[in-house]
Amino acid sequence: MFVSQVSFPDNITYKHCVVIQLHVCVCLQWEEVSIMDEKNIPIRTYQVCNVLEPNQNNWLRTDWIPRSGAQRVYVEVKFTLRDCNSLPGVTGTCKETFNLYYHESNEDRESYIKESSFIKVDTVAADESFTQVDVGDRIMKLNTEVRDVKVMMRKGFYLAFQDVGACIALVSVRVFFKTCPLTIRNLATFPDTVTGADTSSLVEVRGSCVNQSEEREEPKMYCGADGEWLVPIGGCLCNPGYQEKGGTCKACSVGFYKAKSSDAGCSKCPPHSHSLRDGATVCDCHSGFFRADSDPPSMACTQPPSGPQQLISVVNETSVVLEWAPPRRLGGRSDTSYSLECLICQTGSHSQTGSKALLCLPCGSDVLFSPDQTGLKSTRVVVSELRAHTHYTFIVHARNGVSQASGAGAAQSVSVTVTTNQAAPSPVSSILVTDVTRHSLSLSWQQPDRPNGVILEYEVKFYEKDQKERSYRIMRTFSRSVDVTALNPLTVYVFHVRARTAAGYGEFSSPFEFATNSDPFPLIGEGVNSAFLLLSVSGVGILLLISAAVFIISRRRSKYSKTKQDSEEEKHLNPGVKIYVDPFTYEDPDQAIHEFAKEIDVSSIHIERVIGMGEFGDVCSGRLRVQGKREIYVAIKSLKAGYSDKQRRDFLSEASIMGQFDHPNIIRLEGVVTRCKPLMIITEYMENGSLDAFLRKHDGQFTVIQLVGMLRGIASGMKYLSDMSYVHRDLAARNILVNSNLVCKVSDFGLSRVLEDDPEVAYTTRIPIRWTAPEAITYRKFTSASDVWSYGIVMWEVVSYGERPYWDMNNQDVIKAIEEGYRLPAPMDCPVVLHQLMLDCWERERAERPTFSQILNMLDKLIRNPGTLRRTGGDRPTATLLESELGSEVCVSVLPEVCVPVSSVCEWLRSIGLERYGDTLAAAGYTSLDSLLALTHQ
Ligand code: ACK
Repeated sequence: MFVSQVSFPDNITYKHCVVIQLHVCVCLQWEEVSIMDEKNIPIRTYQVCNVLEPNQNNWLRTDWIPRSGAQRVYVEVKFTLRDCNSLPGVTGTCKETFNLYYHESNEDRESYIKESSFIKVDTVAADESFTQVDVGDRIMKLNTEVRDVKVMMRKGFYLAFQDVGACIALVSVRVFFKTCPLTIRNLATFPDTVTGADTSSLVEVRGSCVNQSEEREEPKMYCGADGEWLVPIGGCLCNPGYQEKGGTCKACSVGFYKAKSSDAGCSKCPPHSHSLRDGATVCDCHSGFFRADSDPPSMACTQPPSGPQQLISVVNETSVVLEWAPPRRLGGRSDTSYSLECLICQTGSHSQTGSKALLCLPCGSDVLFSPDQTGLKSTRVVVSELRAHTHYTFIVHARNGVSQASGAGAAQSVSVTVTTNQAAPSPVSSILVTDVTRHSLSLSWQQPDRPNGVILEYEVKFYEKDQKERSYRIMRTFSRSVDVTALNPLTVYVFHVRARTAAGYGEFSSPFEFATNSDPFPLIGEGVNSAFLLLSVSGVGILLLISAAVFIISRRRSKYSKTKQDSEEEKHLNPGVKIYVDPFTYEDPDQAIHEFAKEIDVSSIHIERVIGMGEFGDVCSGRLRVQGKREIYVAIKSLKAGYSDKQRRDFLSEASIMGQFDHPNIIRLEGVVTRCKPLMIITEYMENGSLDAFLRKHDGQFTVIQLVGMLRGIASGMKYLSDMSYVHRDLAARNILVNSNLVCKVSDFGLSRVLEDDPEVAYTTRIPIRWTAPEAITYRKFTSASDVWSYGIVMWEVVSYGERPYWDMNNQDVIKAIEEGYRLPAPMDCPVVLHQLMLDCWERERAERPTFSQILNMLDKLIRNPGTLRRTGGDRPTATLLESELGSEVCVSVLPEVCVPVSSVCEWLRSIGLERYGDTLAAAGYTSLDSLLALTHQ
């Protein structure tokens, strides 16, 4: 039997429950009855009450209920039930229960379902039944029973209620399933999830990270059968710039930041930084503050350090110990490190501006830094393997992690300039055997890599290998080869060689072993330098070549000495040349003075002003009017009151010397005042004063030709003096006076007698070391050749615009350096020919130096051919190298007027047109001019 469809109320909600809309559609014996509920509200019920008849089987079936994804549904039934006992006349047939059934189906409109298709859920009994009597008091006793059913097979199901003889009224049936509701746990969202099929089943659910968060570990939870979330695992973390607040990720506010995905909240910006927008992942540094790449965002912004302080240098031969104090400001960091810049320097003046500057180039890679050159944590470094007698500038830079970011690395530094001293030569690197016999070995070797001066000799130490060093022999030689004789045949010998300079012996070379022959005839052994083989093959050609070289070199070497002899011969042949007379040969000095100087009446002198201080008193300028002559400007040297006899004689001796000269480049004596006091020496007035001060004042302002013009004047004056056999002894730019026409005149003729008067005292106290030739310093050999040496220094002073020769080196070091072969380098922009001329003036052997006559000739030629002055040393970056280190430059030009120094074998061969022999010589190991010069006949 079918009844019309009736809707059950569905407005009751359960926590975590989904209520399924329920309709009852099929009724069999059940009646739809409206009654009043407890609150007197009319409700619809389904009732059946066939208690009097046996074998009841009354069915009430619902409509198709969609499963909606549920796997277990709950059926809540509200009903009332009449107590059988309260029914009169019912015996045995009355029941107090009903049965609940279900049937799964995909069909939503099944019209007929067999009874057997239904599966029983349960027999439902009432907790409370009611009697007729109760009706008056209570309308009914409402029972509520819930049963759950697993429904997994079909899309939906039907429910059915079977009455087997009870008096029952179904008030409501609610069908629902449970879900775990949408939730956020550990910043992951878990969706609303239907519970599992069984009461014990857990549904695993994967969460998804909330906005602005990322997975820390896969977020998971289990949905229990009761609709409760269980066992949360994993979760998410707020992105950088966001922090958790109420289960979501909120941006960090201004002034705060969060650098990483983490549980942590936003942090306040560290010192010296700020964030201007929400959601900052890092705070920006305040201006002037920086963060290194490796700095964490939590670290305060910092600054580069200030420069290191109190840099101290201690020179020890060719090593320098540098020590400094840490910077005053470390910039808020603790990672200060230091690096050292090493520059090799020389003073020069700028060609355009003329300004003086220290010109520096980076040191070579041969310089050693201990513990290191860069990345230093300590404040002390030992720099070694420097060149001897060389200016170095060391710059210590302080850096820290933000120096690069700040771009201010170069500013944080401190520098010091030092001059190294002498040092012993480095060890000889290899020894070759060139000839072997039964009783002898001929050895040769190359000069040490760093001779650090002129090598004075080599020491060869050798011993029989078996003997070890128990007994050894020593040989000394000036050359780089030695013949070791009186050896035992067929014996192995061990050799060491070391070099000696003025600084002492260097270290011995490592051991080299060579054996003598058993053969009575000499033969070329294993260690023979292949050069000799090659040379013998090259034969006559090479011999010719070498002869040519030796010839050319020796021509050049003897160039000046030969001409010097010529000029000396000339002097002999020219008996008319006036010879200077030493006033000290006069017993009465007044006689000398009146022979050579004119007495001037003091009334004709008009003193105007003091212009300087001389050795004996003031030097003034003024005017002199001698009768019959026009008035001229003069310089007046006076002898201050209270002088001794000796001082009077010394003072007047200068006038006696000067009065003998008459040359446009020698200061002219106008006369003396000896008859009244103060005693005066009157000379021509030189408007521009002394040359050194004048050049310093006009640094860089003259053309090379003007400078050469000045030098020419001085050379001319000096030639005149040397022709008169006068040795000046104190030729220096300070003793050259310059007039308004830039004419230079030699002055100051006072030194010679001072030296002779009191040689011991004068030698140590008065000698102008920097200007004086070595032989004059060592054994007071003052000659025109020693004046030529001084002239070379004057040339250097002129071209360097008044620079102090050898700068701030002390006299002892200058003497040592010169002894070792060091010579002043070419000043800035110095034409190569001029520097070569200087070097010629500084030849150790005085006979090798040019004469003033030759110098004058050379300068005249340069002035006539200014093109020759164009090549300057600027293109030689290592101008500060010791000349000895360069290998003495060999001047091979056959034209005497312009010598072109060559620095390589190739250049030399090219210059004499024999470049085709270059390869042969190179293959034989002759790669430097030095090695070539060492070739013997052998
Ligand atoms: O460099 P100065 O100006 O040039 O300073 C010294 C000073 O006197 C002491 O020697 C200057 N002096 C010496 N002789 C002369 C002279 N004949 N004409 C101009 N200045 C002179 C020199």
